[in-house]
Amino acid sequence: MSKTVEANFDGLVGPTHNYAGLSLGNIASTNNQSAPSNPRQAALQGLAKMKALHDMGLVQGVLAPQERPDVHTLRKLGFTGSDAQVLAEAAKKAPKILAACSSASSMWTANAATVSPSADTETGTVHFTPANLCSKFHRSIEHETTSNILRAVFPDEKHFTHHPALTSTSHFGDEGAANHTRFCQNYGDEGVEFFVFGQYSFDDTKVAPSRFPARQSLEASQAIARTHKLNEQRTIFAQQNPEVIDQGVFHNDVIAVGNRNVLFCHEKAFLDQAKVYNDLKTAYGHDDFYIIEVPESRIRVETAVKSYLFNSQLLSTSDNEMSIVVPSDCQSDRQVSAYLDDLVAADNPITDVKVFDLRQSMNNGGGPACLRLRVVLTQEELKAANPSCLMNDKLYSTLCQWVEKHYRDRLTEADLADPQLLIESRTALDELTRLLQLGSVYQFQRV
Ligand code: SUG
Repeated sequence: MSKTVEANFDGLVGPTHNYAGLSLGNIASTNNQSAPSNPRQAALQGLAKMKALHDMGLVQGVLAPQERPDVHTLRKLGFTGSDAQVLAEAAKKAPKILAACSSASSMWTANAATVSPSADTETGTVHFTPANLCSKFHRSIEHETTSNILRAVFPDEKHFTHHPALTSTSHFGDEGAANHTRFCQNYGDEGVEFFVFGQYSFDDTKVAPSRFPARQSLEASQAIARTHKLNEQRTIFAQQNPEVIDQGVFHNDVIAVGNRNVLFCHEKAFLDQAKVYNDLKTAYGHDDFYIIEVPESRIRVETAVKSYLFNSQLLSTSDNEMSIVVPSDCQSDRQVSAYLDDLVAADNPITDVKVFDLRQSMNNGGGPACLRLRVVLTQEELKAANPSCLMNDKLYSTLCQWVEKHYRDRLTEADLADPQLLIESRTALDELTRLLQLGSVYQFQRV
C-alpha cells in the first residue's frame, strides 16, 4: 500500500501585508501597530520556507492570498461610488474599517480551516470546515473566499467533503487548525483528533480568560467533530488554560504543537494538564506516546509568546525522527536556543532544528505553524488535488518572480486608500489564479 503523507499548505502572503494592530490579545500585532511593513519581503520569506520543506522531500502546497482591500465588504457597509471613491470615503470616515478590510491575514492558513483526514472520518473522505474567525472583524471576512480556494485545490467530491463555516457568532467562534492537532502512529492510521478550546459558550459557571478574548468555543469544536463524523472514542476536547490566554496565547498553537506520537507543550498550556495527558494517552492506545513538557522554570510563558518556540512545525523526516522548524527569534533568545540544544540531544523523536527568518509575519504574531495548514492525504487523494498548487522548483521561481513584479517593499496605513494598490493587487491575483488554476475564486468580490 502506498504511503499516506502529511502535506503542508502554506498561505502566500498577499500584496497588502501591513501592521494595523487589529488583534487584541495578540501581543505582536498590538506592539507593531503602525510600523511600516514590507509585503515583498514577507512573501519571499514565506516562499523560502515552503521551498525548504519541498527540498526536504515533503509535500508542500500553496494557498493563494485573498483580494484586499475588500471593496465588496466596504460596499456592504455602505460606502459607495467607484472603487476609488469607496476607498477614499472609508479612509476619511472609518480608517480602522479600511485597515481591517485591507489585512493580508489569510496568510495564516492554520486558521483557514479544520481538516480531518479520511482515515478518521466515517465517510472515508477528507473533511474541511473553513474557520468563521468571528472574534476579529478583519478575519471574519475570510471564510467565503477560503472555502472557494479550498474547493479549487481539493475539487474531487469523491475524496473531499467541504462544509460551510459554522454560524458566525461568538457562541461558535472557530479558529480552525490552530486549535486542532492530530496524533497517530502512521499518517494513514486512524488518528486521535485533539480539539483545544478557550471557553464554554453555553455555561457561565466555567472559567474563562478575563483580559483577552477566548477565540475558540467548545461548542464550535464539538460541532466540527460531529459534522466531520469523527469517532467519539478518539476525539479529545481540552480547555486552554485561561491564564495563558491572558498572557497572549491567543491560539493553542502558540503554546503547544503535536505530530504523530509527540506532544510538545508548555506545562501551563491546558487547564487540567494531567487529565489532558491521560485522555490523550488512553485514546492513542500505544505505549510510544511522547509528551515533551516544558516547565515554566525553564521557559516562561512570556518567553514562549515572544520567541514562538511552540509555534513550530514538527516534521517527520523518517518513521521515528522529526525536525522542529522554528522562527529565528528562538535562536536569538539565549534561553530558548539552549533549550532547543537540549531538546534535540534528549531521548525523543526530535533530532534536529531548522531555523527560518519570518520576521515580517512574526511582527503580526504569525510564526511557522501559523503559516501552514496540514492536510493528510493518501496517494490517491494527493493525485486528486490541484497539481498547480503543489510546490516544485519551477513553481518556486515563478512565484518569486511574480512577487518581485507585483509587490511593494513598503506599506503604511496611509497607503491602504491608494486606488493604485487595489489595481496592483487585482492584477497580481488575476495572474496568480491563472498560474495556480484556481478559476474564479474572487469574482464574487468584484460586483
Ligand atoms: O489572527 N494576526 C493574526 C495572527 C494569526 C496567527 N495564527 C496562528 N496562531 N495560527 C491573528 O491574530 C494581525 C493583523 C494586524 O494587526 O494587522 C493578525 O491578524
